[in-house]
Amino acid sequence: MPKAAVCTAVGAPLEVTDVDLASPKAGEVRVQLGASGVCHSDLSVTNGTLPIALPAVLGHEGAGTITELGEGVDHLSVGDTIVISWVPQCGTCYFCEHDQGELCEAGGAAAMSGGLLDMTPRFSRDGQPVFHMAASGTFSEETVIPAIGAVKIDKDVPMADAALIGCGVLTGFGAAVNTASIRKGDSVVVLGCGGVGLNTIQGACYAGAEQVIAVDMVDGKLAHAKQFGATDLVDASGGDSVAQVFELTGGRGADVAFEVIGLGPTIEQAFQMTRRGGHAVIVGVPSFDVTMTLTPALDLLVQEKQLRGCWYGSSNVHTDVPKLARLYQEGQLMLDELISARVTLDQVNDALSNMSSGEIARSVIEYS
Ligand code: PAD
Ligand code: ZN
Repeated sequence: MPKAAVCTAVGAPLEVTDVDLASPKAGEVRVQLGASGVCHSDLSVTNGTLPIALPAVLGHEGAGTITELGEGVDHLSVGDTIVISWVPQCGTCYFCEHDQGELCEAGGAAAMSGGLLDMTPRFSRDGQPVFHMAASGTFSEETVIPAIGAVKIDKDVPMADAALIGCGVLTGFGAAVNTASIRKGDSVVVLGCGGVGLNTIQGACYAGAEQVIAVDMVDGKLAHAKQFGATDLVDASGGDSVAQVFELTGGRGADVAFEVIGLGPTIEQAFQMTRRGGHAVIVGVPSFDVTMTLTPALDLLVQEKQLRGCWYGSSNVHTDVPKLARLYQEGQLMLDELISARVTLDQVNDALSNMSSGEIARSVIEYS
């Protein structure tokens, strides 16, 4: 009976309690979690920004070891170290075949349902279903996930680092390297320098951006941004950040702007900060009631600006997760530096509330 952190209602603290976990069905695997990052999307479930089926085991940024294989799983073995993909990618649907695995039909529907590929959860309590956040549920000592959501990596990558690849790194780095078309020498602006935004910064540097402007309102976050490669820092609490970005880009605006916060006003700012002919990429997850009124329609064509959403870093998890693990091992990707606090599952509520403090890039729950 694993111990797990369950969200029972919006606004309530997570309840750390024992839950029942059924055996993996065909095409599923049981995972002993090694670590789980605490992402803003987890916080967004607890405050109602991101509505999901409740009660649910939260957590979607995890890595662990396979302990049991369901029927028909032959590409993985017991003992494999895996990163959990919160969009399981089947590889055969229309989207997977068109190199848009992050929009996988099977995985996307499962992730939204609170269950696995058959839309039913494996967690329960007192005979009642307990759902999985995003086909994962990594705030638990153990979980069962679709085998297509388990990506094998080298055993030498420490669990805490591997866990971060599963959401913040894949999303942030992928936003820069996959979603946006950053060219060598480009100027890039990143609004929001938390666990995801810091990876957009290091992804932008990796993609060849020359100028990377970090925007945040917390000093500690801006200091992190510099460590991750930002060349210019803009304190959003100190005046008009759009004007400051224009000043830093010769009055033109940035080639590419990323919003990595999830608020209406900062989405509008990202679009305004983008130069004529540039791209704005929305990564932050806003609440359902946020709508966009960005520009007179005529301006969009005259200015040839583009606006794109970014889901899960536009990543093919089966190739991108092992690639990121390799980049880390080669010293080309900072992961240890993202870990501000190592906590136990019992401290998960503190980790969620500490997220907004300047010191925390990512808290990681370690399971022993
Ligand atoms: P975080 O809380 O670690 O970072 C958010 C950052 O934004 C913090 O550094 C804040 O100080 C900063 N911030 C807040 N308000 C403002 C403001 N008005 N101006 C400037 N800076 C501000 O969150 P995170 O990095 O874990 O996640 C960021 C967003 O990305 C969040 O909305 C999350 O839900 C989303 C996300 N999206 C995907 C995806 O697939 N698109 C995946 C994972 C996370
Ligand atoms: Zn996340």
